[in-house]
Amino acid sequence: MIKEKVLVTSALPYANGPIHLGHLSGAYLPADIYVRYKRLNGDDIIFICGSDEHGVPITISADKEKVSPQVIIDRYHEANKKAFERFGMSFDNYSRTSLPIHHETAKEFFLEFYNRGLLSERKSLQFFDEKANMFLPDRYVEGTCPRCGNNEARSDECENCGSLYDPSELKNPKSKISGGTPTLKETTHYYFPLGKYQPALEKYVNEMNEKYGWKDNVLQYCRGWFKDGLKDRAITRDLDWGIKVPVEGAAGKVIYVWFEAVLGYISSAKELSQQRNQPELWKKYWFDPKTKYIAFIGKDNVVFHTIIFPAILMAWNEPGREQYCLPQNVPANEFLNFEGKKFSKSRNWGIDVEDFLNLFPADLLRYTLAANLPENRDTDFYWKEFQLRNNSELADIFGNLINRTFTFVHKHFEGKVPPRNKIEKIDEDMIELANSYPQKIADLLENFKVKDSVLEIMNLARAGNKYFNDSEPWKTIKSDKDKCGTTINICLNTIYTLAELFYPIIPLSVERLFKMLNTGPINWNDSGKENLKVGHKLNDAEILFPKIEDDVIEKQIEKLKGSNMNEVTSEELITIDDFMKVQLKVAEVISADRVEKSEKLLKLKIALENEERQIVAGIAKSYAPEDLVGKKVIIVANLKPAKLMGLESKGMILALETEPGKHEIITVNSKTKAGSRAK
Ligand code: B3M
Ligand code: ZN
Repeated sequence: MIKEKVLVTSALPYANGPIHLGHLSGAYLPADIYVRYKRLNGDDIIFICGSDEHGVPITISADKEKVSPQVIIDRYHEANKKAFERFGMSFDNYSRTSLPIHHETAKEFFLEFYNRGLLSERKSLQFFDEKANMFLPDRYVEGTCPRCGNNEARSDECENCGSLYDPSELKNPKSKISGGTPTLKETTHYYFPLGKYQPALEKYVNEMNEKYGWKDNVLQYCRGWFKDGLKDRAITRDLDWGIKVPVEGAAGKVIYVWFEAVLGYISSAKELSQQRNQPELWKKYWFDPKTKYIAFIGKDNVVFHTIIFPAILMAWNEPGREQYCLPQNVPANEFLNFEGKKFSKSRNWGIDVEDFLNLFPADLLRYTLAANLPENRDTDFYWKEFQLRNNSELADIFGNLINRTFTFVHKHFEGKVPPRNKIEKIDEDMIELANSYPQKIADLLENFKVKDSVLEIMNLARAGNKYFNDSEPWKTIKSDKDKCGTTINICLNTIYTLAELFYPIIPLSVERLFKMLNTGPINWNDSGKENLKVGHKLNDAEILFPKIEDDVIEKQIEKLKGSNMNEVTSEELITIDDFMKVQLKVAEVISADRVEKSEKLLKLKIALENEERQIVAGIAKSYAPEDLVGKKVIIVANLKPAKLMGLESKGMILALETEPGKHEIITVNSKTKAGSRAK
């Protein structure tokens, strides 16, 4: 195995609020699992993160509480750092962008570009609050969108219809600071020539994708930007919180937060070098063209990591000087929702990491999140699923294999690994299976398929239990002790393999398991073999995964009832025209059949007024086909046709999800005519 030099970064979270489970699933847990695996693999790696402490998100939080930004960043930097630690994040350094070392780094980049004449000064009109005597950043101005009429539009962009416009077009602008009407005033900003780098950026993205296979969502996103054409971007703002623009005549201006935050990855590595008393350490990673640099982020940060940051580094990387390495891969995740809805602090929907970890050990959360990572689509955290994964996977499968094997070895083999004196086909198969696993899981993790790796590892534990059952050691202990010893030896070694494979995912529990096994982790590539030698003494067993009782989970679900989820934000409001686009119609179910090889899908034939069509619906876990025939349901009649397991589906049946995977269809009075429209 060739050792790699690896630099891993996770997005720097804004220090303006507590970390929630959605953050963890996006840029943190997958990175930590990857890093822990790489370390076991013997790769030379550093793992960098820190708080993003500048920008308007910070000042808005400070304004809301009527405290200084400093109070906000100090509070949340400490809180988030601690939450990450408790969650088992193994950053080599968790820095802050307010540190002098970061300010210097950011200014160095800015000045380098400024002195080289790369930045252009341009005038533009920007909203100014006369009362507060300040320029207003986008998020401080609210008005009516000139395109769609949304009256919570920002100064130059509307989140409702997605349009960008000139600030002078915004109707009824209001300052969020004083409530007054802001005026438009001329201001000067420094622009970075992003457009100039487009050809180089396209080449870079294509090359990285060809060599390392970028995720589809990331690639599509980049291509969209390229298609629209990259525009030069202002990298300064009129604000007093942030890194002062280090040139004369720029009083009252700071460097745009996104220009400097990404440089935080460099300054955090510099800080690590200082901590380790190796001032040149950071260069060893950042300046080596062979460094494998992986940037873990959530999907909302893609453009900054695949376009803006690489452009900044390219601009720095003039021939003849030390060259920064660019991200080799940016495995951005989609979002995690909470019980079917977006996390929302203000509506009390979700749970902070701190609160969670006061209730349950970190590993249970790590396991559940890892098994359900939003790698290809948004996923949800459900309390019931959390309980189920703990009880019926960690406890009933992995925990059970450990308990029954340890009970046996202590009762019948004096707590020592017995010899393999009688290998038969069943044993060979188990040995071979465990043997194949380290490579199999490595292949998945190298490709950032963390979720699949978790499911696969649990499959090995499943196979271990089946092997135990099929070998019937409780019988062979009486009839053939050699045979029994062979079974137990193989089970113990499988457990050791599982410990290694699970170590990146549930490190704290595995450390306790290592203690029971009276050993520790080894190199990843050596695992999977007969590493527990005959006669090796084991320690007493303990229960690693106690069951979570129903009432504990019910209590959490109960708590959600106190949230104000029924409030609708302006972003969620739709117009009557939006609604009328959806054609809801009554339809009668004529026939229903199961779909082969699918537990979820039913194939329905339904009748509308003068039409019959096929709809494939994911309700097989809640309804038998015969229950549905003759029912009058409501369907979305103008949904674009889609194929599900190769079957055409034209429309969608309205149903409630009463609990994860369980549905209740909405039916109407049997006299209602099929084809009637609901409005
Ligand atoms: N702070 C955005 C966020 O927290 C931003 C990431 C910076 S990465 C350099 O979602
Ligand atoms: Zn709009």
